[in-house]
Amino acid sequence: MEKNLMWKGIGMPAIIGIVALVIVVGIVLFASRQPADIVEGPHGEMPGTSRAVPAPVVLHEQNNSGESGTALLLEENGKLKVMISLTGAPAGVPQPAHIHTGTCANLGGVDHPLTPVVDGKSDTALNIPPSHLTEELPLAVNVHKSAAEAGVYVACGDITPELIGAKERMVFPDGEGMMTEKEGDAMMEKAGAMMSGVKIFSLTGRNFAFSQTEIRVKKGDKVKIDFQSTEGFHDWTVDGFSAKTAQVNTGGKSSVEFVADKAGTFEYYCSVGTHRALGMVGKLVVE
Ligand SMILES: [Cu+2]
Repeated sequence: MEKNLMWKGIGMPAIIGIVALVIVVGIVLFASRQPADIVEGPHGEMPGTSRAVPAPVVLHEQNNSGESGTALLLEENGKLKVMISLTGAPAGVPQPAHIHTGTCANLGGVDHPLTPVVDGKSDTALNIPPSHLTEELPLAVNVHKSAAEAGVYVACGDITPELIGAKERMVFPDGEGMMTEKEGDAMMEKAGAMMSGVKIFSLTGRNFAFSQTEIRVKKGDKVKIDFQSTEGFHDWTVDGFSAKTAQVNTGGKSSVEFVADKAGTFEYYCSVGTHRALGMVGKLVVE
């Protein structure tokens, strides 16, 4: 009983301490995971690859509103995404925004409604491809003062063809959980390897045995052997498919990939010295 009370006594500060530690570690990890190869250019676009972010539509102040900024017209999954960013916007006031026909100097009707701007920000995913917009030019992005004073324009920018719809480089553009295109591609490549059915086996070798003495695959499988020596100088060889890793010393790694294009049972072995005769063998069964 007394012990329980004691634990209760130190329990709360300990928990608070742990929570604080977790938060600090989390912040440090988050800060350190900013990809090093990303350097922000003007307007936040990412330089250096074939698919650049387009220049934004510049939203000019209207009627002495004190509001100006940009609208990015991006392509995301074949659809048009509009990201508005305004400075000088009133806090907490939804400001209607649209793509209008015509130009700012001679504005027409609403062509595509956008998410109202709040605190200077608005993201809209439109259910049209960017090319659709190109066909409708001239167009302009226009922001209104408020729902009640929709007749007062606060910021407007003309859309020109070159500003429409280059592919976005960030998979998640809003910062948190950012993934660069490079990381995204690497992930797709891995997923592709999994879907294309490469069967990967990790084996180690020592004096004089393999960690695994039987490997079973299906006829037609792509097979990858990741071999590592944990003791001595060895390789992994199978004559039936002319597959052979490099010979590696303790700690060394080598891989080999082949297509198991015929059924049967094939002996794999280490081709160094007399290791095969010393029992460094296994069987590859192709069904
Ligand atoms: Cu060997």
